[in-house]
Amino acid sequence: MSRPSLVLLGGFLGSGKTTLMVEIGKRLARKGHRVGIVTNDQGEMLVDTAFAGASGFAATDVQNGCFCCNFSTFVRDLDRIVHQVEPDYIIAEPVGSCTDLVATVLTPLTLYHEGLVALAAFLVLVDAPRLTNEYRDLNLSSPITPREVLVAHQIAEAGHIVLSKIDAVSDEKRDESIASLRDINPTATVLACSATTGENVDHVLDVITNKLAAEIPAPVPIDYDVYAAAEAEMGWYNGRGEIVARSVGKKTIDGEAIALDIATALASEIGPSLIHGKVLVTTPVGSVKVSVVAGVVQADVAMEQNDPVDIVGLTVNVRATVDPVELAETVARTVTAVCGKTAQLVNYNHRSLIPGAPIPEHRLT
Ligand SMILES: Nc1nc2c(ncn2[C@@H]2O[C@H](COP(=O)(O)OP(=O)(O)OP(=O)(O)O)[C@@H](O)[C@H]2O)c(=O)[nH]1
Ligand SMILES: [Mg+2]
Repeated sequence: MSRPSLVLLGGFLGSGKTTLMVEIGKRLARKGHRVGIVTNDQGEMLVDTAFAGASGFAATDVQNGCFCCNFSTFVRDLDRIVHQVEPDYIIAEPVGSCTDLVATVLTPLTLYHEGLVALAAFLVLVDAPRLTNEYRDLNLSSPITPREVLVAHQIAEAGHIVLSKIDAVSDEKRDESIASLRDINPTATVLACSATTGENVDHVLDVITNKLAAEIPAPVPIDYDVYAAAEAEMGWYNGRGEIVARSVGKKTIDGEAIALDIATALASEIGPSLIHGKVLVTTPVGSVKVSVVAGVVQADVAMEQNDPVDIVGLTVNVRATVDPVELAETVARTVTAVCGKTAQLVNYNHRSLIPGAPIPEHRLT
């Protein structure tokens, strides 16, 4: 069995990693390649893993901490997917608050597990609309605050950057984004693409299949106390339950509409503190994922048909600069109220947390 190619897609929360991962996976599959997916998060009950699975991929996840702090689990999951699926490609998405992947994931993987996978590409996504709007207030070329340090480090350690969501910005803003990325990382290659419209996704695919981003860049130093402070600014909320029709067996639930309503309500209740809210509704025929990033509510559909049903599964993941206790109260109240308008929420379990300080199993600088 030859070693599968590994694609590692880094980048901040909401930058479009899962959307691009699924789009690339579909294109690789159309070329006859077998694809496995590994996602990652600080919590459990993850929208991305379920969405990748609903999109037709063998998907697994490393929960309760990033790939670097759970490196042995990441390796075990890679090994399992290699043996179960015999993939040609494995696409892995580290948690969006994670950085220093060169020192803590890529280098140890190559050094200690050379026979497991061959790196095909390490790509870091940067969200073009955020870079030209919200991030304008951040000093990413001379970072000082924890958030600035984290986002700037993700960009600085990349050999290849993917400027994502270019459909959502003007050509002028696209050029402005590329120039600001060059200020932070003058040597990286920058590819601009839109996973939503498909623009330039084939260029990203070329980079992957021709192994143009397979070289591991040099590690970039980062102060772990500041990195930990950046992660600790964010509250993490994950919940899961079922939405059932008010009358038993009555097919009255429109999965996509209810996911959109929950995401829209979360955007208005949490406001600008919401970094990324994800709502996944799963019906017997597929799933709908609706996200809120920078106030924009958008549906990513992985469902063939959307006929009303009497029960759907619900998963809610929210990352926001809000105290986790307050976040849990706000999200649970909002989700319950929206579901209660047309149906009822049952068997709902949720947890909220602040990510612990990153303590990687390896840090090879
Ligand atoms: N307009 C536009 N939106 C996009 C594009 N790619 C992703 N999005 C949207 O951005 C939001 C976040 O996308 P995700 O793929 O979930 O982002 P992520 O980086 O995986 O987020 P985390 O898992 O939280 O780190 C979703 O609403 C997507 O629909 C794009 O190319 N254009
Ligand atoms: Mg994701």
